[in-house]
Amino acid sequence: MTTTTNPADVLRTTFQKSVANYWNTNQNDPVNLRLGEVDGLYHHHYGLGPYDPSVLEGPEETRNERIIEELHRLETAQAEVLLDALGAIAPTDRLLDAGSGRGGSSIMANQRFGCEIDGVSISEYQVGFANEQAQLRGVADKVRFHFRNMLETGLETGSRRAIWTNETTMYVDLDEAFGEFARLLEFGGRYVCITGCSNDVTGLRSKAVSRIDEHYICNIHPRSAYFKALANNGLVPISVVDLTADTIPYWELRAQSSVATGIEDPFLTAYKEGSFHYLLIAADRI
Ligand code: GPP
Ligand code: MG
Repeated sequence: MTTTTNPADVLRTTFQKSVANYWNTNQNDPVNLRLGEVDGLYHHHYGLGPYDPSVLEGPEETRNERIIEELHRLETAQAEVLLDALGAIAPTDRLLDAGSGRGGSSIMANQRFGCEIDGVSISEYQVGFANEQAQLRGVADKVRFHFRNMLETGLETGSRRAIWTNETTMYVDLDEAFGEFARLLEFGGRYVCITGCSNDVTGLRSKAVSRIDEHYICNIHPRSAYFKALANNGLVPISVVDLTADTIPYWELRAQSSVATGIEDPFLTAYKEGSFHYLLIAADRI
């Protein structure tokens, strides 16, 4: 069952309305659609791991296709890293994908664990797209996407074995989000976050980080903000992995692709100057 709620109840602030508008109107994004068409998994996150340099060589007529496939492979590898961090998940468990985009990570979680997943997004377009994908794959009974706000999901207290955010926390107040996740998680349940965060050690937001914020209408948080908000909400980190070096190859390949959007340089600059990290954090609910 898909839950559609009144937009006025889901989009509470002017900021949330502008974010929803970005994702609702950005329906023809080749960087995400061309990659998704490779195998029907549509992601809204970046990639991890080294790329195969041979994709840049070989016949010119098929170079573009090889690069697209390789970028998609790296994005799927990123989602596998996130799912690895969820720990043991039983087919009877229920999970939440907070900021579920076009649904790729949720579909992968269902394939891996066989369990039920609810995804929430404040973009009605994305929710519709993701539910169509679940239907096409015949998993709509287990993978459901809802037009809801991750800050107030309406899901049952203590109902989740695990929750993840795959590059979505830069759109929310961390205390509000982690408060809601703590409510939803059972005791010992796991929260996994992959995010880009600014580096407190290099100081306030760099120009490159500001350009990323401006591009996506988001608010990248400093690294320290994550650990304060986790501690405030009974979420105890079990692992913290700096994925920065592993994501740089993805950006280098993307910068040379036909689907580059112009945000590649700010990402490469921010990562290489050290003002920005790509981080995985896993935390347990106590
Ligand atoms: C990627 O989505 C993620 C975001 C927009 C959030 C910002 C992430 C940070 C790590 C700062 P996307 O796949 O829609 O982006 P693009 O269209 O550029 O591929
Ligand atoms: Mg993308």
